Order: sequence, then C-alpha cells, then structure tokens
Amino acid sequence: MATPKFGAADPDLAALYERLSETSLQPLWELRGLLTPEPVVRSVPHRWAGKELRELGAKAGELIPVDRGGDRRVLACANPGLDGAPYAVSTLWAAVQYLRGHEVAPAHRHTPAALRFIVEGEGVWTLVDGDPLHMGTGDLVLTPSWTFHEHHNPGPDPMIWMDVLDLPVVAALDAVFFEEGPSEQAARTTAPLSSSEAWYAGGAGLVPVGGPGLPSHRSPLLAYRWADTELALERQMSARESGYARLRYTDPVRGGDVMPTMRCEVERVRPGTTTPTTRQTGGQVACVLHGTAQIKLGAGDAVQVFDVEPGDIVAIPSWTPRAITAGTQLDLFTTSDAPVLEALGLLRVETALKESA
Ligand code: GTQ
Ligand code: FE2
Repeated sequence: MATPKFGAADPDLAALYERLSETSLQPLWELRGLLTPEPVVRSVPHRWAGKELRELGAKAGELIPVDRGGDRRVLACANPGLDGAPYAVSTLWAAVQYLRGHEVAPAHRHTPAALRFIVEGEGVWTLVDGDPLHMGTGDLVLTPSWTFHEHHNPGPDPMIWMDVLDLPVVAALDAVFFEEGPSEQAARTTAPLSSSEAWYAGGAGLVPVGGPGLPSHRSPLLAYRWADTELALERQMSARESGYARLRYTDPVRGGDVMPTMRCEVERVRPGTTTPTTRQTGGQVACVLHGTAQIKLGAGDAVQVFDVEPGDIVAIPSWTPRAITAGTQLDLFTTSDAPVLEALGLLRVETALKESA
C-alpha cells in the first residue's frame, strides 16, 4: 500500500505532499499520536473466566484431534482491544491448552519462548529437549526459546493448563522460526525427577559445582514446584506484617529472570487484605491459582473491578494501575514482559498512586 498523501490548500505544499507520497516519505509535522505524553495502550483490562476456559477447552477436546497438522489444542486469549489479534496483551500470548487422556502433542521448537502454569490437575509430561518434566497443580514449567518440546498424557484423564508465550515480541522483531521435531512416534518418557531439577533444584541457595554447562540467556532450572513456592510464600508472609507476600521465579545460578523475555511472579494475599496500587510499563497476564479476589484495574472513571476465582486469566495492559483485595486467601501467578523493558531501560514501576478510586 502506498504511503498516505497529505492534503494542503497551498498548491506548492500540495505538490510537495504529492512528491512525498510518491517517494514513500511522510512529513512529521502532519503526523499525530507518535510521541504521546504517556503510553497509548490499545489492549484493555480483561478477564477470561476459568469456568468458561475449562468448558470450552473440553468442547474443543471432543471436536479437534491433536496430531500433525493440528499439533496443539489451544484456545488463545484475544484481547478485545487488539482488533482480533490472538494476544492477551500487545506483548504476550496467553492461552489454555487441553490434552485428553493418552494423547500426545508432537515435538517441535520455535524461537518464541513458552511457559506453562497449572491451575488444576496433573499427569501430563512435557519433554524439553528430551528432559521429562511432570506437570502438577501450581507448578511453573518452562519451554525456553528454541528448545524441542512435546506434551504427553499417559493417564486416562484430560488435563488443561495455561500457556504464556512471548510470541508478539518475537514476531514484532521479525525473529520467529519454527520447526517440527523428529517425526517418529513421540517418546513417552517419564522420570521420577527431571535432569534439570536433579542438577538445579538442590535447595535454597545451593547450586552444583561442575555439572552440565549453563545455558545462556535462561534459567537451567525448567520446573518450579508448588511445594517449594508455597513454602517460600509462607516464610515471607511470616516475616511481613502486611498479609501480602510476593515472589519472583529466578534462574537459581545467576539470579535473573527465568527467561530473557518473561518475568514470572506469584503473590499470596490474605483474606480481606488489599495490595498496594501499582502500575508498570509493559503488559502482564495474571492467573488465579487459589482463592477469590477483586482485581481493580485502572483509575478514576476508567476503573474496572473483576471478581476472580481459580482458573481465571486476567490481562493487565501497560501502565494500568492494579490493586487486589482478597476474598478468600489468594494465590496469583503473573507473567510480564518486564525483562524486555528492563534490558532496554524502559521499565517504569510506580507504587501507591495517590488516586485509587
Ligand atoms: O505447547 O507448544 O499455547 O507451540 C502456543 C504455541 C502452546 C505448545 C501454545 C505452542 C504451544
Ligand atoms: Fe510449542
């Protein structure tokens, strides 16, 4: 499509605009909305109800097979502000994936990185470059960029979980690559402990001396187990008076975020407690693991309150104030693109805004 032609009453200026258009040039002085005082964000606060995600995932399970050609039975959360793009916020893909008993989602790899967070159920295994990682309630499982991964469900029961990918960021950078894995029948390997955990989940503050070389750009630990997370939440809670605890999942060796494009955190909020109001640049996707809460997004006239329960997925667009009041004790998992903004010097975080109407 040709670049737009700007109009002018002055014939000389109109002639210039004509030439500019023919030459694929645009005059900045006619352009609006480029350098805005604050981010102009297209995605809107939104909640996808866990109840509906489970019901519709199961329906897709009846109708859609998983194999070559289909590959993944995934329902993508499409933010209503993004004109039909299948993204939860402008920088993050969030989805639910449904795998029936005895099904295998075949091996592939891609440059967009993925993570799985499990709200309910267990029994599916994800093989990451051949390392079998069990998936259970409350676990965070990573599929870093360009690692082969396949999911297999050896048991009879279906399982559903949340996927988050940095796909919109990688796509915006024109850096998406994809390839299928070995086309033989997918390996149905299980193991009491993944190799990743055997090496790197030794315990708080303990890392191996020697062992496999560290992968660059991401955590060598690929699964963060709920039992460990819960213990850390409760310990922090006992050290605070506020009824609010918050943890970040990190690379156990280098201490940074789990992957270069996505930050993962989990919060526990005691019943009746309200978190501070905060906002940050970049998008966030939250998923309720346990409990009920009111999540307040926005401020002033634009404030929206979402009543959430387990399995709900919530889109928090860039620079949107958020505050949470727990009904019953809340455990909330969040992924953001903060490492990307941080690496570029663009992360702004603001806490305790004056106005929180
Ligand atoms: O499980 O491999 O939600 O490749 C989107 C793309 C999940 C996966 C998604 C994928 C996967
Ligand atoms: Fe994938």
